[in-house]
Amino acid sequence: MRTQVAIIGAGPAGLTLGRLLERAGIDAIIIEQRSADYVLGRIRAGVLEQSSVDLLRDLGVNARMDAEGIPHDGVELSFDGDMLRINFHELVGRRVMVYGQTEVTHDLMEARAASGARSIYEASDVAIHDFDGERPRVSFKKDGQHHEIECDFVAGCDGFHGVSRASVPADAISIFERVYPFGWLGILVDQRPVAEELIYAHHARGFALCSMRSHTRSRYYIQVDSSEKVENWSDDRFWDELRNRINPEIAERLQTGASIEKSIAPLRSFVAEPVRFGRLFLTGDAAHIVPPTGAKGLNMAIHDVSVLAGALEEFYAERSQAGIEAYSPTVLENTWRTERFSWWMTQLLHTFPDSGDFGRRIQRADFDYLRASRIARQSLAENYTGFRV
Ligand code: RFL
Ligand code: PHB
Repeated sequence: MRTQVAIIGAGPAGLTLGRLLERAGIDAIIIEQRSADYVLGRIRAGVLEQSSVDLLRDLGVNARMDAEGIPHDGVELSFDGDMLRINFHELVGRRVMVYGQTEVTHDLMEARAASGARSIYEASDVAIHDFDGERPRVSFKKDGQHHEIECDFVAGCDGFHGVSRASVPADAISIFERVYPFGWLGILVDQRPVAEELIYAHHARGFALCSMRSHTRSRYYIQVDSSEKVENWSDDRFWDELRNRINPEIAERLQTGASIEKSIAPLRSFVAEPVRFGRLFLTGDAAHIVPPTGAKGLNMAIHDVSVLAGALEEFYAERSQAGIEAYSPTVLENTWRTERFSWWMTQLLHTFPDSGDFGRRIQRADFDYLRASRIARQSLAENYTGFRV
């Protein structure tokens, strides 16, 4: 098989890149190790920045997002029960869109299937060869048969545990990482959301987040110790703990019910440098991880692939290397800015086992500064809704 760009991974990064390249008339094959149903079964992100919404519209995969997504003008912060609304629209003139990653993935998959572009699901033993030269190859097994794809470029869109970053020699890559001593226990439930907007809550017992997928489906998270097991959390235990951590008047309105999904996600900040190795590009979670507190992971993935698609378009149209050379520095600048913001929101809102009374007073001072200063709120709003230089 031969293609111009081999895309490893059919998550949001791979599928969005596939669509961007298709629009530019560049041939690509997506190679995914899981089945399409498995990919769609993962419950992940829920918030799209304006620039992600604009890109999905531009790509013509917006019909359902525009019909079912919920535009939000702001979010609520709760600190030991004290509430503060951050009105994005009033502060920076932008909004976000609540629309699940599952739905984005579904829309992109459908568009790809309709266009007849090639995707290979359930590929095993995926391996990347010769990305240092001009003729990279990707090999894999499918239904017991060995296959090989010759290509010009390889896009590593295969998430944190993928093969792309792992294919790079250890001395060619630097890793910057912080693993937090806690995770998020998330629950999905078919009940009305407790509030119209998301509520990010700090509490001495730990962080909590009230989010949603629609007007009838809610998503809630609570901070739990890294050692916690999901089996230890009955639905009732989850609801009791959530109620303890949010403002009591809001807690009274909480509509509980049987969970339809429950899982624990560890929290990590992670950056690989650089993100290009010859003709191999890392994108999305393959290149970086943020804790979910700033709702950034999916949006970063979409940003990376739009930069990459621009670089590849320039290469094929003008035989110019300029965009390819600029890929790593451009992506890393956005990555570090977003890492800083996600780290900051995480340290403001979570309870850290070792921070002591001094650390807790500093968190309170940070919240009080937000309450007192429009400029501080504006900075939060600018970053949350997506800051681009
Ligand atoms: P993905 O989604 O992990 O997709 C990678 C794909 O590659 C496949 N793969 C391979 N394919 C072939 N060969 C191999 N060797 C392969 N190894 C892996 C995988 O099967 C998969 O299909 O990465 P991508 O595309 O970079 O997308 C990144 C986002 O998924 C991620 O950043 C977000 O979900 C993060 N995130 C959030 N982001 C937001 O922007 N807003 C949010 O509100 C938000 N909330 C969240 C989140 C992530 C969470 N978890 C579970 C980590 C909430 C949570 C709880
Ligand atoms: C979600 O709804 O899953 C969600 C929303 C906001 C975040 C993280 C996750 O910051």
